[in-house]
Amino acid sequence: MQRLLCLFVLPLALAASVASQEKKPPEKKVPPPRILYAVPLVAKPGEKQKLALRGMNLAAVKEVKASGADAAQVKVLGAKGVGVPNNYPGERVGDSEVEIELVLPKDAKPGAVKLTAVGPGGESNAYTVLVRDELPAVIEKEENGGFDTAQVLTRPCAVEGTIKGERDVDVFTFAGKKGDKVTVEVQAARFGSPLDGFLTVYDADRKVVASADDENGSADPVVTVTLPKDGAYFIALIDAHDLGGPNFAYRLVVK
Ligand SMILES: [Ca+2]
Ligand SMILES: [Ca+2]
Repeated sequence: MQRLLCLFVLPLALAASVASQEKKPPEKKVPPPRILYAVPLVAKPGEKQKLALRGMNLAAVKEVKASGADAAQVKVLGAKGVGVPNNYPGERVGDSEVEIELVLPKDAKPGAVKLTAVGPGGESNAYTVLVRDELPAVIEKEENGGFDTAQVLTRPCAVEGTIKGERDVDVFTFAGKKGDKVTVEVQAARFGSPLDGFLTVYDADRKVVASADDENGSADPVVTVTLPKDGAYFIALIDAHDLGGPNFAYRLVVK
C-alpha cells in the first residue's frame, strides 16, 4: 500500500510543480506611449487639420486627449509603427505614430494646447502643440540653399519650413534699416523636432553679423541684432550636426 501511494503521489507532485512554473510567464510590462513631435509641426487655430503624432509606443494608441482649448476636438484616424532611418536614434525621431484629425478653436492660445495619447501601457506625456500666433505665416520654398536663391521675407513673419535632408541650408533675405532691432528665433527642438538649429545672420556683403546655436537651455537658437546699416540681410538656418529629413521641421520667427 505504502508503495502504491508513492507511485500515486509522485506524479501528482511533479505535475503540480510543472503547473506552477507554467502559471508564471515572465511579466511583460507595456511601456506608456511617448509623443515627441507633430507632423506638420505647426497647427492652425480655427481649422480642421490632420496631424501625425510621432514618438515611441504609439502603434496601439486608440485615444488622444486635448487640453488647454475648450472647444478642441480630436479624432484618432489610425496608428502604426514606422521605420527609423539608419544612424538616427529612435528616441529622437520616433518609431511609431498616431494620426489624428484635430479641430482647434479660433482663440486657441499658442503654448496652451496639449495632446495626450492613451495606449495599453497608460498615458503619454502632455505634448505642447506649436500653434500659429498672430504673425503672418510664410511657407518655406525650396530651392533656397544659397545667397542667390534666398527666399524673400517681409518682417514681421514666421516661416514654416523643413531642413529636408543632410546638409540642407535654408537661406532667407529681408530688407533692413540701420538701427532696426531684429529678432530671429527658431521654434523646433522645444516642440520635439529632431532639428538642432544653428542660425547665422549676414549683411549684404555676406559678412557674419551674428550667429547662435543653443539658447536658454534648449537647442533652439535666438539671434537679436541691431542692424548696423541700411540694406539686404540674410538669415541661414542649418542643423548643427548636418542631419536632416522630412521631419526636421521648424518655425522661424523674424520680427
Ligand atoms: Ca529646407
Ligand atoms: Ca542649436
